[in-house]
Amino acid sequence: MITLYHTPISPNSRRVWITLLEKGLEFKLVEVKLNGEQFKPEFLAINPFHHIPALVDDGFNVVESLAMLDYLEAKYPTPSMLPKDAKDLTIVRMVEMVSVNELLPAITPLMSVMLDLPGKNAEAIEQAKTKISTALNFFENQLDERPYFGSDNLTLADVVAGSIVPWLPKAGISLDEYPKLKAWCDRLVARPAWETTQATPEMIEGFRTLIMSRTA
Ligand SMILES: N[C@@H](CCC(=O)N[C@@H](CS)C(=O)NCC(=O)O)C(=O)O
Repeated sequence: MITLYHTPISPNSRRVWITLLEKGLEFKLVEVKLNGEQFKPEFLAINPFHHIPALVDDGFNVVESLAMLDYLEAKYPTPSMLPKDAKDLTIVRMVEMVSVNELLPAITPLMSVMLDLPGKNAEAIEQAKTKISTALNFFENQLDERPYFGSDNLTLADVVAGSIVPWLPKAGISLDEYPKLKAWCDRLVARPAWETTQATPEMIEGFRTLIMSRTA
């Protein structure tokens, strides 16, 4: 039995949740509230770094969401979510890494816009927008006539980038300048796995309250 310990609004969690759904696997979801539940001994026994997500499959503990995706792909290879061709596989890996190493950190200053928090830092927001546009241009250039990154079928790159990019318009970043990426984004959010894992207004409000309590 697979168990995913997660926080629904987190893009790190959501990429694993979407992969489980896209692979049609049976799994149990356990929510870990980031108000301190992540420090409980039972959870630290699974992830000593106190981060969600964490995945347990038949007693095998996995930390780090990208390692979870690789584990799921290797253990449950159908449907395949990684291309075999060298260039296509590399496109998938590049998009995954740029998503977590460039795009996601750049978004942090925009949280204040997305969640309408007080104390917005205009300079940090402008710098974030420049970094984000570099990542979005990169993604636009990686897409070709195929519907997904490096593939005719959904890949792990789509799941990783696709857990972040659909948030950008909520932060005032339009995708209109990136026509292939915009069409890709529309295609993804219409998939049942994206619809199922979409953050509800209650989740967004809960997250806002958590951030406000930390900055108070
Ligand atoms: N590199 C990790 C990052 C996980 C991560 O940063 N999780 C955050 C939530 S998005 C978390 O659990 N924060 C609570 C904490 O560290 O105490 C992954 O991809 O799994």
